[in-house]
Amino acid sequence: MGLLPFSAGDSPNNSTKGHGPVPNGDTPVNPTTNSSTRRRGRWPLLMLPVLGVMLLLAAVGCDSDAHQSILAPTPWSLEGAKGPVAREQLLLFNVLLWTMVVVFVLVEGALLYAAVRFRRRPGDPLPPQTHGHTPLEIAWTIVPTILILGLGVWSVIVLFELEPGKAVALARAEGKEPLVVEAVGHQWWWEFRYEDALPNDEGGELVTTANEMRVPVNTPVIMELKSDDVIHSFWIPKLVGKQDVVPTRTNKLWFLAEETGMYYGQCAEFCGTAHAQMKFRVHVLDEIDYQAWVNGWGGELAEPLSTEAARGQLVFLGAGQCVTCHTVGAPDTVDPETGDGVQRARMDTFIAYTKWLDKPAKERLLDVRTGNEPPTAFAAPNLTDLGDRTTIGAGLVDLNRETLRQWLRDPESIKQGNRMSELAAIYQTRLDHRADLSEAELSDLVEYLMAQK
Ligand code: HEC
Ligand SMILES: [Cu+2]
Repeated sequence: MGLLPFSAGDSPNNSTKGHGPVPNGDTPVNPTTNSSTRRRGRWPLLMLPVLGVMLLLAAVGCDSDAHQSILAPTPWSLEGAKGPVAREQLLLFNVLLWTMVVVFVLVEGALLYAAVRFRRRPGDPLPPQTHGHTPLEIAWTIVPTILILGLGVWSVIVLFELEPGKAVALARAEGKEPLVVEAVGHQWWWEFRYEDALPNDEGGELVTTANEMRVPVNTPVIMELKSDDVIHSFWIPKLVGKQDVVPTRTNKLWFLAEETGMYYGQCAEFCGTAHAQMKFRVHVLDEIDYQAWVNGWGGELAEPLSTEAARGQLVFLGAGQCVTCHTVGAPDTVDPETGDGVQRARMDTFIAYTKWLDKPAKERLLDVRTGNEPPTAFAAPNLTDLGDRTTIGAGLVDLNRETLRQWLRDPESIKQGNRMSELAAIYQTRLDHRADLSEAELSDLVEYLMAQK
């Protein structure tokens, strides 16, 4: 039958014989008579729309200036990769990609050439039938084997280069320690915890922030990736490739940023409603700015609270019940027994609570009757340095007084599915699910939060 499904020239006679559901056996289809009626099909015309759609899709994905793009860093230059890890990954990707492109073009080209050049024409006799060609078969076994072995071995080498041990070695070669940052994926925001934000100084500076991490330039940074709910994936395209963030285990990766500036990150594993809005930012600062940020974190506020901000604080601590979820201001107090911070304690409570929700209803009822149910608690972004951040809603919108006010009044209008309007009591009392706060209370809250630097 026709080479392609669209070949329009088959005679009705042939097509019933060829495509009939049950061959009737008495008139077997003879390939030589079949070909005599073949005409050129209209497939190129029909392929046009398909090609158009493919080009359109390619063009849509091509905006390499966009915040997040599969083409930044671009596959054909190493410019976009802003550190050794990204560069090594990109190089491996490039060599794999272009090797495959060459193999594809050669094999597909030979196939197309043979199909067109040696196609059967009307009246052609059966061509000579041959079997095997030893040199050719040896060649096309050996060449791919060498290719695949080479690329495979190189991939494994790169994999080992990405182990955090490499970051430690790199830092120690310069007489330093690498910076270790814990990233916790939450539905749908990122928490960044530094057990020791200045690893080369005395004393462990504890810092907790959300959605915007800060790191010093030219310093190896080891990321410890954890999740408190579902699987997320940590990705900073220009600095380091993706790594899954899996509940109950700690995955690690490292990166080093060679240029100061801001880098976009994104959760790259579907994790629920607001997955696409689970972004983050990495601010790469020079050593001095970074130290200033760490030393300023959680200490005295830059300025004393204004009257409005002081009123806002009261709403934050009382009427708004924001403190049931958010930590603000004072350094993340350490629990003397576990050595963990308040935010961590809250997170553990949260995990215990969600585990408890998984228990069968009967058992939960029994727990409630006997007073054994765990306390409810929710993990939420630490707001200590909110005034220094550039976004809210996990990298979603720029932070300013208007957006902050809108977020507080109705988080859902900025980020659908967010856990704040789903769980905070002040959003449960009005029919339109907006905050049960007056305009004045909102203004005061905004002033209070913006003062957190
Ligand atoms: C039930 C717990 C809970 C309560 C109560 C709560 N929040 Fe939130 N809040 C969250 C969660 C969870 C997020 C993260 C939402 C997201 O980005 O998906 C959040 C995000 C925020 C953000 C944005 C932070 C960022 O970096 O993106 C601000 C600001 C904020 N909350 C302020 C408040 C204020 C002010 C109150 C009190 C009026 C409050 N929250 C009450 C859970 C809560
Ligand atoms: Cu996610």
